[in-house]
Amino acid sequence: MIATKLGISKSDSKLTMAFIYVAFISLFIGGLMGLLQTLVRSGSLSLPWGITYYQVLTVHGVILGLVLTTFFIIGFQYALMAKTVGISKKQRLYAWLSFIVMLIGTVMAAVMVLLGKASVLYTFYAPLQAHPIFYFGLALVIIGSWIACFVNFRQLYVWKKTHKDEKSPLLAFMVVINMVLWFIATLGVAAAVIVQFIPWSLGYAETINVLVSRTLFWYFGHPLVYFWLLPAYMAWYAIIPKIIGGKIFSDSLARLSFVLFLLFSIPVGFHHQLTEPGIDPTWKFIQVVLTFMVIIPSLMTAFSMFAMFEITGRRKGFRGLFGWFKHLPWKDVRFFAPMVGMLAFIPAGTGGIINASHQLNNVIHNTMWVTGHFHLTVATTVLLTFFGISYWLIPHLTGRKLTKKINNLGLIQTVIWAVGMTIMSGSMHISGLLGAPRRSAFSEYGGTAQASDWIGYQIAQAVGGTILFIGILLMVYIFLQLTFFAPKGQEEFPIAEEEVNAQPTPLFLENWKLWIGITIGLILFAYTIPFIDIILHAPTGSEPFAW
Ligand code: HAS
Ligand code: CU
Repeated sequence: MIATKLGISKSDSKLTMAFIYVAFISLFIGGLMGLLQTLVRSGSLSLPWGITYYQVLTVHGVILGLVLTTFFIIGFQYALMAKTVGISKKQRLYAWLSFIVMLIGTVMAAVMVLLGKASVLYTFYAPLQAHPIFYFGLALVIIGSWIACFVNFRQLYVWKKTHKDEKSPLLAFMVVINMVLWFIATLGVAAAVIVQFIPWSLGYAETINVLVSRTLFWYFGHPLVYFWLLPAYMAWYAIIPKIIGGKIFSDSLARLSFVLFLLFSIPVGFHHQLTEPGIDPTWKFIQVVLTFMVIIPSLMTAFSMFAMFEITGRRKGFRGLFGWFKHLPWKDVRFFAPMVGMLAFIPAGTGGIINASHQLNNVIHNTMWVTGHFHLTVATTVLLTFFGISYWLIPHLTGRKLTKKINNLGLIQTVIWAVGMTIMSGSMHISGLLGAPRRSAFSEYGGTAQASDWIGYQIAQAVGGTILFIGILLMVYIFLQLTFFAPKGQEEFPIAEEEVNAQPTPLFLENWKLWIGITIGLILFAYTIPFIDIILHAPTGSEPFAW
C-alpha cells in the first residue's frame, strides 16, 4: 500500500474551501432570517410578499443548524485528515463527490423552503408535511455525508496499514469518532425520511406514525448536537494549546472523552421527548440517566482546558492562584474567539443539565428557554470556535496572512457576538421561565396579562438579534478579506504536541470494535423495548397538515 503524502496541497485547499464557501453563504442568509424573526416577534415588522414567519424560521434553522454546521465540519475535517494522515487522489475524488451530492441535496431542500412548500422547521415534525423534493434533498445531504464518513474511515485505515503499532494522530482519531457517531445517528433520520416521510409525502401512504417519526428524529437529533460540538472540542484539545504556546494536557484523556461521546450521545434522544405521551416513563428515566453520563466528557474537557491553561501559564513564570490567567494571549483572535465560546459553555452546559432533569424539563419544555439554550451552545460555543478556526484555516488554505487589522476586527466581532448573545439569549431564557412559548409567530396572545410580561423580553431579543446581525456582517467581511484580499503570505496550521514525558496512551482506546460494539449495545438497550412499545401501541396514524 502506498503511503499518502501529508500536509495540505492546493487540491486539498480547494476541497475544504468549497465547503467553507457554502458555510459562509449560509451564515449570511441564515443570519438575515434570524434578524427578521426577532423583528416579527417583537411586533416591529410584518413580512412582505406573502412570506410567512414559519418559512423564515425554517430557512433559519435548516440553513444554520444543518447546512452551515455540516459543511463547515466536513470541510474542516477533510483538512485535519489531509494534514495528519494524508489523502490519496482517489479519496479526494470521492471527497468531491460527497460535496456535490450534499450540495445538490441542499439546493433541492432550500428551493422548496424558499418557495414556501416546506415550512416545517428544521425538526420537520409530522404531521407537518413538506413537498417530497424537500425530503429527497435531505436524503441526499445525508448520503453525501456518508460518502465523507467512508472517505475519512478509509484515510485512517490506509495510514494505519503503513504505521503498524503506532497510535493514530489525535486529530484523525477524533475525526473518525465524530464520523462514526454521525453515521450511526443518521441511520435513524434516514429511516424516518425514506420509510416514512417520502412515501407519505408522495401520497403512497395515507397516514404517518407521528411518535415513531419523532423518536427516530431525536435518536438522530441529540447526537447531532455533539456532531457540532466535537469539532470545536478538536480545536480546544489539539489546536488551542499550540496557539497559546502550550502542550496537549493529556492525549489519553482527550481520546477517552471522545470515546465517551460516542458511547453516550445516541441512547439519550428521549430527553427531547420527556413530555411526549406514549413513551413509558421508565425508559424516559433510563435515558435521562444516560444523558447525565454524556455530561461527564464535557466536564473532563473543562478540567483539561483549565489544567492546560494553568500549566502553560506557570511554565511561562506566572505565579499566584490566578496569575496564569494573565499569560493567555487575549489579543490573538485565534485564541480569543474560542475562549469566549468556552466561557459561554459554562452557562450553556448548566442550562443543558437543567433541561435534562426530568422534572425541570416540565418547566422549560417548548418555551423560549430552549431557544436560549441552543443559541448559547451551538450559536455561541460552537460557532465562535468555528470562527476561531477560520481565522487561521482560511488564510492557510488561500495562502494569505491574518493581518493585525483583520485580527483586531476579529476581536471586535467576538465582543459584538458576546454582547448580542448575552442580551438575546439571556432574555430568551428569562421569558422562557415566564412561560413564553417557542416556535410561535407572535407574542402578545390577545394582550393577556401573562403575555404582557414577555413583550419587554421580546424587544430585548430584537435588540440582541440586531447586534448579532451586525456581527454576522462583520464576519462575512472578514471571511471575504481572508479569502480574496488579505496580503499573500503563510499562516501556520497549529497542531499541538504532547508533553515530552507524557504517559503512553493505552492501546485499548483505539479498539474500534470494542467501542462500536458497546455503542450498539447501549442503543439496543435504550431503544428496543420502548420502540416495540411505540409501534405496538401506536394510535392510528396522522393525516398530513400543511400550511
Ligand atoms: Fe442541549 C435541547 C440537554 C448540550 C443543542 N440542545 C437542545 C436543542 C439544541 C441543543 C439545538 O435534556 C433544541 C432542540 C429542539 O429544537 O428542540 N444539552 C443538554 C445537555 C447538554 C447539552 C445535558 N445542547 C448541548 C450542546 C448543543 C445543544 C453542546 C449544541 C452544540 N438540550 C438538552 C435537553 C434538551 C436540549 C434536555 C431538550 C429540551 C426540551 O425540552 O426541548 C450537555 O452536553 C451539556 C454539558 C456541558 C457542560 C459544560 C462544560 C463546560 C465547558 C467549558 C469550560 C470552560 C473553560 C473556560 C475551560 C457540563 C467544557 C474557562 C476559562 C476561564 C477564563 C474561566
Ligand atoms: Cu439533546
